[in-house]
Amino acid sequence: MGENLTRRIIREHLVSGNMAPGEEISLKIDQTLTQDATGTMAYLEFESMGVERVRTELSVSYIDHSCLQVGFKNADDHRFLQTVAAKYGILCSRPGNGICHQVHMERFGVPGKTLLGSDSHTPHNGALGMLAMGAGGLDIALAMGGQPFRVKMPKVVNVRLTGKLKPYVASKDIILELLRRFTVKGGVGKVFEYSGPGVETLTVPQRATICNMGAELGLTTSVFPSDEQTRHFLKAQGREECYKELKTGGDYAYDEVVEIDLSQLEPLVAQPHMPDRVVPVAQLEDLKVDQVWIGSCTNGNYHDIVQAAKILKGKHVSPNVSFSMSIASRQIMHMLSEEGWLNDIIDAGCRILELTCGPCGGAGQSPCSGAVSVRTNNRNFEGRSGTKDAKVYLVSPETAAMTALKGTLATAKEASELLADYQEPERYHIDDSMILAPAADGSCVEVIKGPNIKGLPEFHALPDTVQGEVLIKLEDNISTDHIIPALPEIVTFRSNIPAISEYVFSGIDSDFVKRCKEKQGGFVLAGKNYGQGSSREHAALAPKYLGIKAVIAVSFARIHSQNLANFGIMPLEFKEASDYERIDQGDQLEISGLDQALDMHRVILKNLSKKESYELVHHLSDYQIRSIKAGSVLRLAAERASNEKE
Ligand code: MIC
Ligand code: SF4
Repeated sequence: MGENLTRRIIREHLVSGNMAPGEEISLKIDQTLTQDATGTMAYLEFESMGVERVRTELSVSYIDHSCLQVGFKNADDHRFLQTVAAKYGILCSRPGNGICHQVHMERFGVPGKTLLGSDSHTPHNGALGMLAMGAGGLDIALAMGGQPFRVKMPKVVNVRLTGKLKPYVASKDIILELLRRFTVKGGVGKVFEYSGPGVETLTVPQRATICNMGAELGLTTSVFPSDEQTRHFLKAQGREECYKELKTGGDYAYDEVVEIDLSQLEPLVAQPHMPDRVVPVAQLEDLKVDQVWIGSCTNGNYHDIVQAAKILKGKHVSPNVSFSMSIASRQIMHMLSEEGWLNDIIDAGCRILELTCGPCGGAGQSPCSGAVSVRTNNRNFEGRSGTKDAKVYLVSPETAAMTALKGTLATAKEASELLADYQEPERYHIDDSMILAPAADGSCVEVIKGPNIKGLPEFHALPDTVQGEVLIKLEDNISTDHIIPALPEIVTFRSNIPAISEYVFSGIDSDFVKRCKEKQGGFVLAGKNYGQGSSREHAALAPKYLGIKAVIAVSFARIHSQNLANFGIMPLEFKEASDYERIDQGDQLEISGLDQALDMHRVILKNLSKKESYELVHHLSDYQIRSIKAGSVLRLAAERASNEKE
């Protein structure tokens, strides 16, 4: 049996390592993407590396997350991003051009290439048969500097699709079904590779919804084959020359196989406050709804909005529902406007928002107190909408549109006939004028930084003994939204670590920062899957700034544990998960002999308060151990750069 597609792409890009699941490999990265919220820090890190021009085939900086521009900070960030891109050879997609993952898929994604993005939903481009992975900004900075990306070799799971979706069932329901089956931790250390006759029935944008939300399963990434659907999409984008056939499925070897019969699926909904709390919509059909939001990178594509518009045409939103929409790109907006769909949507009483992430991370459209908000994005963590006691339900655009009309949660079954005849466009509207090319000679470009853009903090080497208090004890599935919320007033400090560190755990424990300062740092204790969700490295950088030495958890999500190691915080796991129960907030802990203990992968944690010890393990590579000992991977990168110069 031959190698599956994931392994073939990995093999073609392998720089070092053994392709055995769980072992660290390093990969050549062909393309990178950043967005503004993570990009400012990524480019400050890139600048600190002293590289004159990016060394990738293509790097794109998207400005799509924080575009409200209340006050000067967002606008200053945008100017910084535009000038830094011009200087170092990076394309810059201006605010208003659309959401990074969608625009990248439309204009740049290429089957068989590797893409690394400072956003956890970068796997979106797996829809084109790319190996597209999310990571922290520092990993993107290193990749732009030409260094390979280090990641654990994943297991590859074949998700075999058969049958065909009913017209009122969406590709969102496929990924919700997978979340129902496998939960938010079920994909850690794995890639889902799709195959089977059902795949042929899904268009590239439908596939993208599935790949995008694979992030919620904790997957390293998701990959679809590159087939006739891919050729059609690339041709419609005027990029047929990028097409290359890449097969998946039965002829290849996989670590596991999962089957879904698409014809059996019904519309599903993820209930508050976790994307895996999935039940059939039919089970909640009388739920009264206060807000509906259609859009985001997950479900803001042409197919999604046209299907929603068909349901809305000639009807009007329920008087009790606040209804808004964020279309994912300017290309799509142009076509919807030209073809009249936009009028149908506006006439139905929908408020059209900017072509940005907007409400997804709480930037506007926060629901009213205690509201039920029905949304088509990918995350419904508590408080993420900006209203702490709102309940966010995640659904497909078809379900959302029907719900907006009815005022109660509803499937689009009665609109089946309208939905059945969808055709992908033969030609998308192509206009790249909002994507700025870099200067041919970067040396004459001045990088402009506003007063809110501060330098990187200093990183000190790890001492051999660390001591301190358990400053917070947390449950399972703590997301990076819990660690550093994405709310607009906080995102404006993404390039100002002293300021953003004031918000660590602000949504769940308003005294945490005060305690950290009084005790001069200490430990964080957590349950399973700590750090799931966003790739924001600030969830490691800010705790580091506050003096957190280690996070001791039952288990970690991939990107966050990588970010912790990058910034010199130890991600340590209990050898016996039950030891988590034995430690309380306020206990005094000590780890000594760290230099050797980390190398031996066996760390003894002393609980000075309870006079007992526990065995800890870690899954760090040798490189990550060096990074932790040095205080940050940046120090290793600087050493490497100076060796290269000598
Ligand atoms: C998200 O969806 O949570 C974000 C906002 O896009 C993040 C990136 C960020 O925090 O800036 C992500 O997915 O990585
Ligand atoms: Fe933007 Fe939301 Fe997509 Fe993140 S998940 S990239 S915030 S639209």
